[in-house]
Amino acid sequence: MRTFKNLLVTGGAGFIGSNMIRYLLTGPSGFAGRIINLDLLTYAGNPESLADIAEQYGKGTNPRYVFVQGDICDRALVERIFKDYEIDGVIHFAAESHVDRSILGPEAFVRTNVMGTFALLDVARTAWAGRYSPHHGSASADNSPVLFHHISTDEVYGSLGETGYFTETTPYDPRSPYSASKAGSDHLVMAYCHTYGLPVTLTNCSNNYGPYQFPEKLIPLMIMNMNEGKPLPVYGDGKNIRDWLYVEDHNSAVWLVMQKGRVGEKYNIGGENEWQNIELLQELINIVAEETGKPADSLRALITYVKDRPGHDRRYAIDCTKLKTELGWKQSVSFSEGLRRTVRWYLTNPTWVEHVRSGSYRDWIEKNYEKR
Ligand code: NAD
Ligand code: TDX
Repeated sequence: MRTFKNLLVTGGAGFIGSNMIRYLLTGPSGFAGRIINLDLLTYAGNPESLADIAEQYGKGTNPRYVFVQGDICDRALVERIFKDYEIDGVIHFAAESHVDRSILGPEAFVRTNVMGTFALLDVARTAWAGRYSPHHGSASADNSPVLFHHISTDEVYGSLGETGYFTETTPYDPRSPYSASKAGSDHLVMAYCHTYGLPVTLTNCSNNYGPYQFPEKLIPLMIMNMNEGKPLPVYGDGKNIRDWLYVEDHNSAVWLVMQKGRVGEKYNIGGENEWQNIELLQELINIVAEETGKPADSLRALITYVKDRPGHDRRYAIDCTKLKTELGWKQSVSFSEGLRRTVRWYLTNPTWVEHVRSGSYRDWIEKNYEKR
């Protein structure tokens, strides 16, 4: 089993990354080392999501957690971090992540997702020289003392019809600027392993939901709009299908792959939990009605069909047999339980929502990081 002393987590102020850091430092992971969180703090990154972790030791400092505000494309900065903190593992979450934004402005997606991943890989290749075998297929790779783990998405596989599943061997067929940029990053990761022998693992996960997700994504957007009596915008006919997974289950899978996965392999992660958007919304309405006391009929009246997303993928569904049989992973949070937890979290954390919407958490950064 691989262990790590100093993990570089990129994008750790975002939705999945912040949940991962909390899982590693306070959850059941068994991780005993230190985390260096490199995040640019774009609109989607919010250090307030980890305020409790940063201040766990009472004086605003936690010896197991270091936050660095910076860009993964900044090669000199990444080199310094590798050297100063003796990085032996990378979990690469940082990305532009919203499909609708990629349609309106694809450039940032190519820059961060492709060029940023390239910069990280290339620094890892040189910083770790001598710590891994440059020969592809080395039998010792699985015991490598260093590892680059790349976080990716099921969207790289394209769109499914009514039947079938994405497996690890499904050919890539990305169809949005977001998924194309993620596919490009996946190819670079595998190429660095194949060509230079860089020890990598890669996971492709289905749609995540849970606390700290930026309220532009379907589930938190709908919860907040219901709470505020705003329209619930359903794209197209509402029958597009996604496979939903609670964020903690994604992160337990990632950690398992990092510890025990085979180097050079990719693993699919999924909820085995397919929902048409409109059916999911009906389910969410029932839960919000129960939690707030608002009549479900008044919430249903807010449903508004709007113009479809251009190139909207019809169906995603993950086959995660490899992860389950090879590493023994399984989902632990049912959809009804996960949705209820998520609804309660958004209803009881209005300040977090208000701050990410207004960007006012930047004042919090000024206040809390003024001495750096
Ligand atoms: P997010 O948008 O919530 O967070 C992304 C984080 O990356 C933010 O904190 C942002 O500030 C940071 N970032 C962006 N550009 C950066 C740069 N140039 N340098 C440093 N930091 C930068 O995203 P998320 O939903 O948490 O997704 C995290 C990863 O998981 C992404 O790689 C995404 O493709 C992947 N993924 C997401 C889902 C999902 O459902 N959300 C599913 C599968 C895979
Ligand atoms: O207002 C909305 N109305 C609506 O009908 C929004 C925001 C979305 N939708 C639909 C589009 C999708 O079919 O809901 C579905 C989910 O949409 P998003 O939350 O935008 O997620 P998706 O496009 O599926 O991508 C997500 O999952 C895969 C993440 O944003 C990606 O980062 C991840 O890779």
